[in-house]
Amino acid sequence: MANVYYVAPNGNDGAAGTQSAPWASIARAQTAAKAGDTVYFRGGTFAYTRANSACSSQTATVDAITLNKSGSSSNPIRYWAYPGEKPVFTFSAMKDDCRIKGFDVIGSYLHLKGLEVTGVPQNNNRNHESWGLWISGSNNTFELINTHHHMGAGLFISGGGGNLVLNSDSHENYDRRSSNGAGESGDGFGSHYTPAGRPANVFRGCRAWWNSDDGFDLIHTYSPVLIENSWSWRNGYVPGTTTSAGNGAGFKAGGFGAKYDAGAVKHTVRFSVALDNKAAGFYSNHQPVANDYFNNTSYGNHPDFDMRGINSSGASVGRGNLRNNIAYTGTLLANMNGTTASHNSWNLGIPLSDAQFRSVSTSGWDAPRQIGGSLPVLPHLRLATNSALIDKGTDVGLPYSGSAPDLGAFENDGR
Ligand SMILES: [Ca+2]
Ligand SMILES: [Ca+2]
Ligand SMILES: [Ca+2]
Repeated sequence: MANVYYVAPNGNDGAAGTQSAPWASIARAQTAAKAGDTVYFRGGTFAYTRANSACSSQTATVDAITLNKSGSSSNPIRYWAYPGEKPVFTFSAMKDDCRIKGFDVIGSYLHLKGLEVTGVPQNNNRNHESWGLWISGSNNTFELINTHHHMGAGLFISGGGGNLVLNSDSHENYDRRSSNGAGESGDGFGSHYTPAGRPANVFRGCRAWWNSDDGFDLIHTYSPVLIENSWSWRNGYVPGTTTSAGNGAGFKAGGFGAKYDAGAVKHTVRFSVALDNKAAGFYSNHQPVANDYFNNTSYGNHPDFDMRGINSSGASVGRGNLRNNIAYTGTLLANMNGTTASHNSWNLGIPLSDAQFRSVSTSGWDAPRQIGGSLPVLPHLRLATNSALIDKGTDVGLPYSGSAPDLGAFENDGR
């Protein structure tokens, strides 16, 4: 029988774990939870001041929270915000003198929902980064996670496969004490080091903004990643400023440190928006194989699409299959020789102007989500009723309305 447990900021780990007598910690809840159980977190702040083990050296890694118990494919363990409430896990007061993972998710078949995760620090300058959530488990779901203001990546998959990151936000992460340069490892979302043959990790409905390095980063991974319906903006700067920090790609889709790697696999980025990133909106990052970039909108990036790949001789060559994309303002394109590109705004000779869009505003992209967690419906970079970009795309096997797909991330509702 599935059990329901409760954890609250004013709880007590010696209590019964019921709604009227909640526990205080997720660690206590995990000792009881088994496949099919649900743990509800009440609203308020869960503040951590130390890791659950000691730093064995200044370059060791410790966890604030270790989730190492798994659910099962039909019965995940659920760690959910209590409906209508906002539990906040804050780690900024931790003093541990080594690398820190806020949530270290080793287990599989877990479902985390509605949790805010913030403030994991770097307490020395001998490492590249700390991490908000680190995931080496598989087949987990991270839903409505708000991860931000860490000194390192907001959510970092390392080795796991089949994970779904759904309707989550990662923002204003800045690893200012990094040994490889301040800001160089503060990505919003990452998927890395997954061995070959695993099911894809998927990012859907996610937003990354004002992270010091990249919005999404898929370097060094051997199983596919799918990013769809996601937005990435203003990355590459010290959060809240226009001071340059790390790399600044919106979507960095693959690569192996600028080396050819025969194990590369195709990633897919579709129905997504990059705007005002310091560097490329969509970047192949020396990827040895051609990724699919379908129906994306890139606005004001530098450049909007940089398809720099690498061949088996180690030479730079364009790599990418591009269809139905829009590149507008910024510096548009780089390294297109070697790609296959058709039905994109730059292939069609349609003069672009602000009038093609309902709005070209670059503010308000962080507006509240819809009930249920989907991205807000904004006029931003949606096609105007009479836009010349409507029905100018080609069928790539994905749903569309009207006589053909439109260009860009937002299909005009048939109008
Ligand atoms: Ca970097
Ligand atoms: Ca990065
Ligand atoms: Ca259409």
